[in-house]
Amino acid sequence: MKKVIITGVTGQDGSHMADYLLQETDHTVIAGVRRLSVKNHGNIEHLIGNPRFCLIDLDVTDAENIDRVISKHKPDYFVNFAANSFVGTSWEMPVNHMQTNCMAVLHQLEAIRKHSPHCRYYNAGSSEEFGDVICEPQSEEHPLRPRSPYGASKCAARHLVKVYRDSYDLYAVQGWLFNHEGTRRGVEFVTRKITQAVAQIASDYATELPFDSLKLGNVESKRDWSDSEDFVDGIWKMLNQEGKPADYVLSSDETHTIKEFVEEAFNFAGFHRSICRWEGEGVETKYYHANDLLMEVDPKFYRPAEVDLLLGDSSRARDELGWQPKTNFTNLVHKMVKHDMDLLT
Ligand code: GDR
Repeated sequence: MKKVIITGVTGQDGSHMADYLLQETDHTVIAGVRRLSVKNHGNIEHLIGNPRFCLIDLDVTDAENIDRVISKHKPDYFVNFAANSFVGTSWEMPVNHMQTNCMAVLHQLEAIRKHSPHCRYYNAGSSEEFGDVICEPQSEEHPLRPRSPYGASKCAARHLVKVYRDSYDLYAVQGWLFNHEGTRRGVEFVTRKITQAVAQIASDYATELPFDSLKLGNVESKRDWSDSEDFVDGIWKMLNQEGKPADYVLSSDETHTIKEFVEEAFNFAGFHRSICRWEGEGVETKYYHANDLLMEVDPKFYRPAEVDLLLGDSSRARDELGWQPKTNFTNLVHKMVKHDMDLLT
């Protein structure tokens, strides 16, 4: 029985990866959790008690802790999802992003090199590394041009992963994951913020209660959104390919504006797009259902620097890994809105 250490297991991707491994393999999942005064185990509650799932204390910013854990368990796989993943806060806490998203990767690679060199290592990379894009779509060949401290931290980690792969012959990879969402997505990210608000507005509307409009930042930016559950399958394929280890893009290969997400979410919740309308531009953008204001822009949600457009080209992963996502944009929006509506009933 092989051992897989997953960090960031209480988050969206980590918990889906744990589910996936327990269903699709017979490996043991060792889930690293940072000790917090208030537990945030909602996404993994259903796994507690599974004999192939165990929780350990793990703080990826603590080099000693990482060294001990890898030396003790000598894992066969190490999947690192622990990160400060919210781009928007990275201007406020750049050092934290560098420590958590980059230095932590270095601690992990060092410990693997010393104690478990056969271990296959994955670090979560991001389309934010492409940042100020120079062409579309963005494939593995696109240069790294980060626009945020978050993006810079992921680029630095990427270089370390490659250096350790080349220098020590480690199986170490870092995928470029474009945006990936789902019902376990944190509410600080735009998709979940939208679906939660849409569900609340629909509920208030149905009971004729007054409601607050949804307030967003830049609704013109374009993202390539996928389902997190499809991505954990792609990550596992990246970790298990027969050829040499390589970094791959995972994406839907479609791009949509935040406006399109808003429109589809409200449409699904019963605010049919045929009786809704957009008004204004930029900070004046508003979305109405007849005379009811559903969404408006609040400049406080704008970022100091924006990545305007992301559109992936995942053809290499599809061709070489045989990876194929199952959920498209519309299904993803519907799934998220339905989940948030169900939570209110
Ligand atoms: P992103 O995701 O920064 O792309 O990073 P996020 O959902 O935060 O933003 C997407 C786009 O929406 C715009 N936006 C808003 N964003 C938030 N969070 N809140 C708002 O109110 C709002 N209004 C508009 C943003 O400006 C941006 O253009 C995600 C994270 O999961 C990263 O960890 C990951 O690496 C990348 O995706 C790929």
